[in-house]
Amino acid sequence: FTLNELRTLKAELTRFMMAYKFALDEMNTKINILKEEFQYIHDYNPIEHVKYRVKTPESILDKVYRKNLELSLPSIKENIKDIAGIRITCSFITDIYKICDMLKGQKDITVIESKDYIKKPKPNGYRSLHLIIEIPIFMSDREERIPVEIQIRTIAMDFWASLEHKIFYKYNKEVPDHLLKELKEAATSAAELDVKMEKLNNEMGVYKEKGRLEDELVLGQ
Ligand code: 0O2
Repeated sequence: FTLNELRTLKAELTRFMMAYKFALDEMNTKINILKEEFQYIHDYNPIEHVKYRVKTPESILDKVYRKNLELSLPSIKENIKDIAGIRITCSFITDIYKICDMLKGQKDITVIESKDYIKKPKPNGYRSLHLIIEIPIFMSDREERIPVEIQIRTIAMDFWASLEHKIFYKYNKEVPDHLLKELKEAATSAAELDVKMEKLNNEMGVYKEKGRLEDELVLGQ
C-alpha cells in the first residue's frame, strides 16, 4: 500500500464503523424513551439493564475468515449483521416479548430476522430472544440502513449465558461432558426460576390491585 492508499483505507474503515456506533446511539434513545414512558404509564420498568457494543475489527475479521467471506466492506456489511449489538436484560419473560413488540412496532425499524431461543432453546440449554433489525441513519451527505443485533433475555438467562461463555472459552471450546451435562441442568433450573418468579410477580400484582380497589372503595364511601 502507498501512504495515500493507507489513508483512504483508514478513512473508509472509520466511516464504516461510525455508522454502527450511530445506529447504537439511535437505539439507545429509542430504548430510553420506551423505558421512561413505560415506567410513567405502568409504574414499573421492564428493563433491568442494557449493554451496547460495536464488534472490534479483530472480531469482525475472525468472522470473515470463519465464514469464508470476501474481505471487503460491502461484503462485511452484507454478511455480518451483528457488528452493532445490544443486550437487553429484563426481569420476566413476558417483559421480553413486550419489549420485542414495542420495538417491532416502530415504523423506522425493519425486522430482518427473529430467532426465539426461549420457545425453542438451543440443544446446550441457551435461551434468549434474538432480533436482527435495520434502522436508518442520517448522515451529512447520505442515509444508510444499518443492521443491529438485539438479544433480549431475563436475568437468569443472562447469568447462565455468561457462565457458559466463560466455560466454553476456558476449555477452548472442548468442554468436558460432565460440565456440558451440568450446564444443561443449570439451564433447566434457570428456566424453572423464570417461571416461578413470574408467577410470584403476578400474584403480587393481583394482591396490589386488590388493595388499590379496596382503598378506592373506602375513600369513595
Ligand atoms: P459474541 O462475542 O457474543 O458476539 P452468527 O454466528 O451470529 O452469524 P448464529 O450462530 O446463527 O449466527 O447466530 P445466533 O444463534 O443468533 O447467535 C449469535 C449470538 O448469540 C452469539 O454471538 C452469542 O452472543 C449468542 N449465543 C448464541 N448461542 C449461544 C450459546 O450457546 N451460548 C452463549 N453463551 N451465547 C450464545 P457470537 O458472535 O457467537 O459471539
